[in-house]
Order: sequence, then structure tokens, then C-alpha cells
Amino acid sequence: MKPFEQPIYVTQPILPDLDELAVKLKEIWGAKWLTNHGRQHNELKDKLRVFLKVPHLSLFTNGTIALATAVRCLELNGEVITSPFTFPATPHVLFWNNVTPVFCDIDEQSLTINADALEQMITPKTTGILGVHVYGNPCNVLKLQKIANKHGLKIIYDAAHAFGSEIDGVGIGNFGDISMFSFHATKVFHTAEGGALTFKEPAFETTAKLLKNFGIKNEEEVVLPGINGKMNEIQAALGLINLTLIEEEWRKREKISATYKRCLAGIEGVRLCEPPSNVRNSYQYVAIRINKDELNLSRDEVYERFKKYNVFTRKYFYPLCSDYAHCCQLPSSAPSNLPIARKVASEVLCMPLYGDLELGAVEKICELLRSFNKVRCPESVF
Ligand code: T4K
Repeated sequence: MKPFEQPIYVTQPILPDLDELAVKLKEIWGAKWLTNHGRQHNELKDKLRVFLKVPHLSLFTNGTIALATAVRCLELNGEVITSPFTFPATPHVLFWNNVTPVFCDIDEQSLTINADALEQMITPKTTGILGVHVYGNPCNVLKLQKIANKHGLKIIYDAAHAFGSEIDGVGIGNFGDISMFSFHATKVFHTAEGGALTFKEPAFETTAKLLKNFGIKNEEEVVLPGINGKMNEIQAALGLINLTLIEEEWRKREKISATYKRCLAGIEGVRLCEPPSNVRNSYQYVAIRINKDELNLSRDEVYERFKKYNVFTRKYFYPLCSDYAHCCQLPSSAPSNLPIARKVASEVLCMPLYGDLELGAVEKICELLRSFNKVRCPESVF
């Protein structure tokens, strides 16, 4: 098979019509109001609150600052239990708040923090749980809430991948104390850079609003050591248009995911990571797991082979956060503590997924994968 002529990346952002964006930009220019809770910002905030079915929401300049603000908002200190199978932002916001991350192993099915293992790791220093809804697959929210209630802990969810995910029709941002959504360009809904926090308690929204605006209460009172985490008007305008495109993008991604499912069926050693049936899929990623013994190829070999055909899959999330140089000395980073996470990190591969990806291209990508295990590469160096 011939390589694709153009590179196929793991994702591609939805892009609005430029004329439509120009209309929004003219509005902003006319108002001469570029940031600090302007009209576009307020409109996007209201629309997202309804869209995500949450009572309280606050917009941010990116997801990482939002998550760091959430940790500050809940006044977490000491130790927070989290997953090592995530993007660096998750444990890093703990470090930025002088909180020690404690890595807990993950569940083999959902790939999210293992609630049973977590309870064993609680110490007098534990103040919270930072769960990650990996690929939009929800954590075991009910069990985690029970544990948190029993031990007096706060829960933050990193819902960076979970825009639009729902559990039994309930928006995912309703679980825990605070959830963070990322609106980065690589996300299914985006504002180029951006993010949001959703809150159960209105008081946390008030605190977050202060914290993302330097702690300024009014012209004469600065009441908290805040930072600058505000979303600007151009980001918000892009978000307002992209929100009108999201249903169509989801429909296309649903078809693409179904095509992967159909075409990957029967390839021994390859299986799709899918959310359970009561969960509404965010269609952020199509992740597969590769069993090296059954496929006769490792995940890394598959990744490299795809590159030769101009297909750029991603190993989200390898390496584990617990293996970073600044994390590996933590007692919880010991490999013996994280056997499932280590196994999963060596097996997962995120496949290209974006609305404009043609179904024929998906079929060819799957066909390539099917062909890899038949023909071993003589120059293979793995
Ligand atoms: N928590 C979790 C669990 C996360 O996954 C993330 C972010 C965060 C927290 C933090 O949220 P933010 O602060 O970012 O809002 C990308 C994204 O930059 C990152 O937002 C995302 N997770 C992560 C999973 O993926 P990289 O380093 O893989 O990005 P990059 O530049 O290699 O882009 C991936 C592919 O996307 C490229 O190969 C091509 C395509 N692409 C990318 C960009 C930026 C485009 O087609 N257009 C673009 O503009 O991290």
C-alpha cells in the first residue's frame, strides 16, 4: 500500500467560516472591549452552562490554569491522590500549588483511577482526589464520592477530554466538587486555547472568579493571591461559533469511530477502548490497545510503521507521569504500585480522529494495521 500523500495527524481542529468569524471580530472591534469578562465571554459562559448541563461555570484562558485554580480554590494541601496515566498538566498543577501528587493505579477497563486501590492510599496528609476522565471515559464517580465523603476529601475531575460526556444523561461536570474542561485546539470543542471549571457550589465559582482575576474584588480591594486566568473576547467569539458546529462534528466523529470499530474487528491483538453503554461518548479520541503477543508487534512498532505511511498516531499517555524525572522519586511512583498503568501505557495508541477525516482513509489506516502483522519489517530495530 502507498503512503498517504498528506500527513494524517491524530486530530485537526474544527475551523469556522472566516466570514462568520469576521462578523464577530467586527463586533469586538466596535465594542473596543478585548478581555476582562466582555460580552462574548459572558455569552459563551451562559451557553456552555446550558450545553454542559451544569449549574455554575467559569471560563479560563486554558485548561491548565483552570485546573491549578481549582486546586487553589479548594485550598488543597499536603497530598492529593491522582492518576499517573494522564497529560503532564494533571500532576503539575499540584506541584504548582505545593501539593504532593500521590499516584494510584488505574482500572484496567475504564483506564481511570482505581477507586479500591485509592482508598488504601489515604493518609492523614490526604486532602483530595484528582481524577481524570481519560478519553472521556468517566471515573467511578459514585464510589469516589463515597470515599471522599467518608474521609472528608475534596474531588476535582480533570475532564479535559470529556466535553459533552454524560453519565445516564447527567452532564459529567456535575460530579465531584469542581471539574475542568480543556478548550485547546486539539479538543473536540475549542477556543484555540481555553478551558472552563464547573462547580457544584456557587461559592467556589465566586472564589474562582476572584482567583483568575488577580484576586481583585473591586478597585480598592484585592482579597486573594490570584493570577491572570481570564479568557479573552477573541477566544470566546471563536468558541461561540464553534459551539454551533459541534453537533455536526460529533456526528462525523461517530461515523468515523464506527468505521474503526467495523474495520478493526477481527484483528487479533487489537481492541478498542470504548465507554460503557450508559455514557455519552465525547468522541475526543479513538484509542486502541495492542497486545504484542497476539499481534506479533508491539505498540511502538505499530506507531513507527504508521509513520512510514504518513499516519501520525499518538501514545497518549506514555510515559506515565510517575516516570518523569521530577516525579520518579516519589514513593507512589514505584513500578510495583502501578502495574496496570504501566501495562496500559505500553499498549495504547490514539488513532486519527477528526470530522474531516474521510471514511476511506479510516478504512485504509485499519487495512495498514491488518497488514503490519503479516509482513514483519526486515529493517525493524525495535
Ligand atoms: N489534562 C489532560 C488530561 C489533558 O489531556 C490536557 C491537555 C490538559 C489537562 C491541559 O489542558 P490545556 O491546558 O491544554 O487546555 C495536546 C494538547 O496541546 C493538549 O491540550 C492535550 N491535553 C494533549 C492530549 O494533546 P500535544 O503535545 O500532543 O500537542 P501537539 O501540538 O503535538 O498536537 C497534536 C496534534 O494535533 C498534532 O500532531 C497536529 C494536531 N494539531 C495541533 C494543533 C496545536 C493541529 O492540527 N492544529 C493545531 O493547532 O498536546
